[in-house]
Amino acid sequence: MLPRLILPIFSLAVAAAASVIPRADGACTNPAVRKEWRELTNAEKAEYLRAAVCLRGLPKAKYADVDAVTTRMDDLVYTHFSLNSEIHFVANFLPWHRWYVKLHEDLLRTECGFTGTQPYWDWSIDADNQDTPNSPVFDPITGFGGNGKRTGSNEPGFERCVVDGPFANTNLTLGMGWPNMNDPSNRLHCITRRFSGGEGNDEKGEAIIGNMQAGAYNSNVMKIIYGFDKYAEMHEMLEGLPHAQIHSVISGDMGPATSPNEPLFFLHHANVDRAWAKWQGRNATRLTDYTGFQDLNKVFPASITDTMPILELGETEPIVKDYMDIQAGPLCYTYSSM
Ligand SMILES: [Cu+2]
Repeated sequence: MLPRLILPIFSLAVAAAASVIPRADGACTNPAVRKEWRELTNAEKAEYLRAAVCLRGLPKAKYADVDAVTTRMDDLVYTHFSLNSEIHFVANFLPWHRWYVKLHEDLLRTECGFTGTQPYWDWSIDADNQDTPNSPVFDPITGFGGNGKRTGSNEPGFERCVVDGPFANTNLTLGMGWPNMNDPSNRLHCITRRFSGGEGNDEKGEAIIGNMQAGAYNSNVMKIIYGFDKYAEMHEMLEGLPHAQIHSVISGDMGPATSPNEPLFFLHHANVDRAWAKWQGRNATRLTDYTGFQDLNKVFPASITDTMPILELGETEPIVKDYMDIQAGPLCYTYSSM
């Protein structure tokens, strides 16, 4: 049995005052193409990284009364964290994160002048190579930097940090969350990762990395997922296995419900979104297949007309049915490999 990602569940204290900018339902004749990280030129990689760093440097625009929220990125992190139990292991997991990745991409564009398209990280390529720890996404020059390392500091939150790549900068100190999932709170900390193979620790107390549980997210697993006929089963395995294990084997800031702190979150979730879109195809039945439950206790059945909670991130709650098709309604994109 594989360990399941532990997302701490927090109760919602904040009333929802949701919204998105309403967009005209135009025809999607020229969809933007989201490419795999390896397909980008170095200039395209640099442009994405520049914009991702930029968004983390802007001041918050929402949550005036929440002190832990200070940056524009925190607006997004706080929303994901606060809604944790309403958007994970429930039916709206896929459409909610589809909406969320798109919002982040839009903000990169409108607030940081991003000129590219949201990339995705196809981790099944690395899993099939048995080489996830050396994936190009972790490159110190052209990627997001690598595993966290001991810094020599005794300051809590700064003992283990990502020390290379564009996010290894003390200017990017995170205010939301705390990478130790057993001690959830908001504390200043550096961005960190703790690669793990789920095989325990070595004699120095360092996690044994191994192949980072490649068997949980390789192309064989994806084949099984694509083979399901019904949304509920496809979604359950996609979220519970490859999605959860990528969070879990990277760990550090990628582990807890504040995981959008980890910039790779958006490439990871773009790939999860790609898997759903690939499963859907251009098949009319699958583009409207949406079943399961709205709640973790499986009491309230989900419906395609459900709205999705977004707290202060917009003024109108998005409706699931508008996020079923990546080439219709408010969305107009596709993936380089489907
Ligand atoms: Cu999430």
